[in-house]
Amino acid sequence: MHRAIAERDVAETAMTEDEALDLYREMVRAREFDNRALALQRRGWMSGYPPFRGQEATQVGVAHAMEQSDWLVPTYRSNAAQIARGVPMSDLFAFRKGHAEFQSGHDIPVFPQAVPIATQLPHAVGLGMASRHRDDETAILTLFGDGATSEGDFHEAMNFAGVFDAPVVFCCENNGWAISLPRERQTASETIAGKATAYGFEGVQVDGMDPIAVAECVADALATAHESGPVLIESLTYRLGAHTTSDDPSRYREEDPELPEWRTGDPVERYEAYLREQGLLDDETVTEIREDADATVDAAVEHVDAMADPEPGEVFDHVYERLPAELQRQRSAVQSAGDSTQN
Ligand SMILES: Cc1ncc(C[n+]2csc(CCOP(=O)(O)OP(=O)(O)O)c2C)c(N)n1
Ligand SMILES: [Mg+2]
Repeated sequence: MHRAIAERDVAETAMTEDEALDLYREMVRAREFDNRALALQRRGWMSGYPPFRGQEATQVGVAHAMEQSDWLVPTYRSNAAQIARGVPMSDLFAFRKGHAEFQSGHDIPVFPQAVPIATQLPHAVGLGMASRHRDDETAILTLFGDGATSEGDFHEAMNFAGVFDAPVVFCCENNGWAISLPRERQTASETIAGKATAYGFEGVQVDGMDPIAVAECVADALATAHESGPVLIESLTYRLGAHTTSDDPSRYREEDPELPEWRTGDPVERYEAYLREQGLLDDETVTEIREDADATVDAAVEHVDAMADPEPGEVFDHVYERLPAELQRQRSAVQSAGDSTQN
């Protein structure tokens, strides 16, 4: 397993000191976004939100290792990876407020967040096969949860990727839970990484609470993807918060005594302590980074606040070329309900 924190100095890793500090900056920005999103949801600003608290190191490490031209194919919990890839926070807030994704019109190679579990995996493999076919040197990285590995789409995607040598890195964020179902009840496999064996390629585990370890592991996997074909990464992380704002985890878990402390602790605090030990971070820089993150989040929220609310009927756009009759009826009903509210 790739590990760096407490076992290696930054100088012994592939990171420069600036890069190591950048990882921290991105983790803090992600944490500020997550905290604000939760607060906004509680105020009724948006209807629901799936917090990623605990998974910052994995997602930021992933984004750091990717080339600008590589595709990210994310899930609903991948906001930190998207932000670290450069997607404006305002796009992510606007999406949660009901707007179509990517209002800014950015040209970062990122798919929309998939909510139906594992459906993004065949899409990622299709992108990878197209890239291989066209010889365009692009690799694909897709994120998904431990629960997603029980879906048919996961197995079909892994199978196609193995057969066609698709340049895809499958990065499973094993956060220990699929809503209220613990990992042990999800699969009888000893590890999720081990599932790759059945499809003829390599699976590796990484300490998902360590952004340097994740970045190194993903960089290796992307190199393999370019050279020969797919890799499965199992990033051992933890969901510190609720599944979504509609969930109450105290109903099904109090603590996880089975899991080691490094896995259930706060990755932002842990990385901050490491950088301080390394002499790369002091109080002044921490304050500056936090204030900067706070100001970025403020600006994103202000930007979305200034946008007109989306039309309710927009939810029917972009699915069918010609809307079926039943959906036409539903759209009319939604639109006339909207009209009567405005009158
Ligand atoms: C096809 C499908 N089935 C069921 C659901 C309901 N659902 C939403 S999240 C979730 C659990 C997913 O767990 P995991 O893959 O571990 O991801 P995590 O939420 O932990 O990030 C389920 C079953 C869904 N969104 N899509
Ligand atoms: Mg999970």
